[in-house]
Amino acid sequence: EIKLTINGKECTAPAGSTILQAAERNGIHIPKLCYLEGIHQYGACRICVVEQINPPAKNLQASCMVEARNGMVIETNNAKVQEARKTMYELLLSNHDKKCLTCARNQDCEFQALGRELGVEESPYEGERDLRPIDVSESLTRDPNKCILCRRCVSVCNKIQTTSILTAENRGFQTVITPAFGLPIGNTACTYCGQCVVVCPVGALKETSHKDRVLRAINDPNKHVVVQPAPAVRVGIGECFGLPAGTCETGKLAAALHRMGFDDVFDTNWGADLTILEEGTEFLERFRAVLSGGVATLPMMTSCSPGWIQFIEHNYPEHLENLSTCKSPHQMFGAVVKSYYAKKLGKKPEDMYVVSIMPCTAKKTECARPEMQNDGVPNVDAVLTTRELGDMIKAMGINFLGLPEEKFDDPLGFSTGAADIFGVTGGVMEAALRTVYEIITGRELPFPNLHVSPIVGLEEIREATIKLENVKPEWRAAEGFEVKIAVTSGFAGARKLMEQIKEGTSPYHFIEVMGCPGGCITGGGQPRPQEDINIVRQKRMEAIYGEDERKVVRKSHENKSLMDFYKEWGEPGCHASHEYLHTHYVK
Ligand code: HC1
Ligand code: SF4
Repeated sequence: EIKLTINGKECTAPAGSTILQAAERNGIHIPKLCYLEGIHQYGACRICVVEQINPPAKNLQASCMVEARNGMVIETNNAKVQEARKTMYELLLSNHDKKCLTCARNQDCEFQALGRELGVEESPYEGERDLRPIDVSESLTRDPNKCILCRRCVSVCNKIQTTSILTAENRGFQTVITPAFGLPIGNTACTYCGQCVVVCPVGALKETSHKDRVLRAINDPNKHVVVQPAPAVRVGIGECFGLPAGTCETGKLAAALHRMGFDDVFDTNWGADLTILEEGTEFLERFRAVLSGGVATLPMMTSCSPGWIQFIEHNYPEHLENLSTCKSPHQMFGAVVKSYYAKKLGKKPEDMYVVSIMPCTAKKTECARPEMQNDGVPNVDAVLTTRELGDMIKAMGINFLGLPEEKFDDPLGFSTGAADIFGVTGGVMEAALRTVYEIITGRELPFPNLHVSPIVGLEEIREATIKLENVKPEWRAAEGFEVKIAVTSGFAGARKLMEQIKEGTSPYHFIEVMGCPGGCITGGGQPRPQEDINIVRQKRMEAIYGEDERKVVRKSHENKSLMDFYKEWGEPGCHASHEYLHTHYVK
């Protein structure tokens, strides 16, 4: 612990704190722009400057970069500091396009809010600006004219995701944040995880909007429009309306979707239960083959996260066989809607329009992939992020907070707790084990409250060993077998697990990978955190597990509506399943 004086006040802070951390800990606010605790500490914007009176320093110091020391005397808000901050801001502003009224981030922009806070009312340094082209890919839209060079996106992509797509090129006024060689982002190894979008303080990085196409479909009398929200959307959407992180709003979500004019308000969760049946069956087939001395590729790896699919295709294409052949739940769901359900309605696949609400930006690219089509039409037509849904609800004049709680529609709206937990890292694995373990042993998973505790949490890699004992007669060959599983989220952990597979040292049989740290709850399409991202992640995780625990039915194979479907469809892994619900990635 150290002692220092900030603005005349005696302060204490843990040794090793920066001046910024010491100030915040003592309730002293220092304006900042580029700083992101634990992710980006770079001193790029210099908005957080302070004056170091003792020991005297010649220049103002970026408080996010300088360590607080015993006996320091700091002033955070004197005239000199205020003026320097304002000048820094005005310089940043001079190179910004200032089309605030038509920006997706209008009134939700950190740069805008900061200008107001600093009292900037003019832009005195207008000069020549280079107009740069806007880069649009299926998932992301990058507008360099709005970029303020804070480099948060660079840090997230490099340090957190280890994908290194974005860098700073050139110097001075020519500096631009770009994929290498100025390539369009769609021509790089970008995973479209959108983690860069979440941290962008301005409108320079955003999802490519599907709002217009969804509105057109809703207003088209010839389209039967089906909507399905992902598991994680129910713990994100409330934040679009000012509710605190960790609020679960499933009922209001269904109510809002009803009022928006969709013809059927179903649930991706139904598709998640379906995925468990299909993926569980696939795992059991591979496992049985190995038990009987045959050949099958293990570890099997989950395939629901499209950012992860992009990652493995770009970085470990020789191991695509390890992926489950299952399409992701919302794609399976779309395929069921345009075949099984369309037939029930007496409609053609092309008369159906499927909208997915996702906490994810990569899902926009996924739904456009050729693998995600059947009968000549895409399984899913449009993907809205949670943020885009929030915008549309507001634009339609729906008072979200005043809505009653409603249910999803039948027949594709009922889901189990196993489906809810898909939204958090470790959840897909736990959901699969709740079913697979019971198929092999005839008993419930032997963990309190059905939670596989070793894989619950937010550490980078979690693992567990599940011993199979007293198995059913038809699984005799598995008696005593120890199934080893691992779970990770974010590409840093995925890379480690893939390196083991590459070297032939992976001890695992089944691995879950989600592209975003924490899983879908903190996906690239979720509301931007209003407090520390780690706290938000923890709260949303607890909310997801809470939703699971409130359900009466918590195992996918006990979803009655799903079992009714299979009576007509066939068995998990049947011919129709392979045609519509599975795929192969071959890049
Ligand atoms: Fe996800 Fe999934 S869990 S991938 O994170 O498998 O996006 O929520 O919808 O498809 O169910 C996302 C979430 C989502 C799919 C499911
Ligand atoms: Fe990097 Fe993900 Fe952003 Fe692509 S979407 S640039 S991989 S952070």
